Amino acid sequence: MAVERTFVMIKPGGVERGLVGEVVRRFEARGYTIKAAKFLKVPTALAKEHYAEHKARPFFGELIEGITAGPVAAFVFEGESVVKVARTMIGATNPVDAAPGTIRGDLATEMGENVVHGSDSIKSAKREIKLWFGGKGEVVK
Ligand code: IDP
Ligand code: MG
Repeated sequence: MAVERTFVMIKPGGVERGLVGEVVRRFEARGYTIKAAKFLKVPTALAKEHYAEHKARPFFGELIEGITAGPVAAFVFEGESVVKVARTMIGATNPVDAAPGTIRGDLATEMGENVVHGSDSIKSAKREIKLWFGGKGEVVK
């Protein structure tokens, strides 16, 4: 158990639907604190770097188009075991499989419109925090 940091992003569809507050509310209510935040239209190069692990996948073009389609709201949250708990709170990648009570399970039905991104491991969190917010990307105090 450890205090960690993770990267969470409300995707363009979630921003357009006015869900930034709802997502942030859930993390704050759970006990996590905002350590960094920004609102931006994602440059294509940043989008490709962020999703580099998926570059060979058939849906990569669609994924980059989706994430650059409008502004996103990006956050670093901090707290106990936040990397794992954030993934649990976000729910399964395909919202059809996401449990009720999760962000995707409550707010989405389509894979391409699954509202939110969250780092999938401590290693990814460190990489993503560094990519989006600079610095050394420390995730554990
Ligand atoms: P995650 O967001 O739950 O970590 P990943 O497997 O990392 O899921 O995929 C990144 C994003 O790519 C997903 O959130 C979803 O928007 C999209 N995606 C993943 N798999 C597919 C697919 O099979 N078809 C279309 N889009 C997909
Ligand atoms: Mg992922």
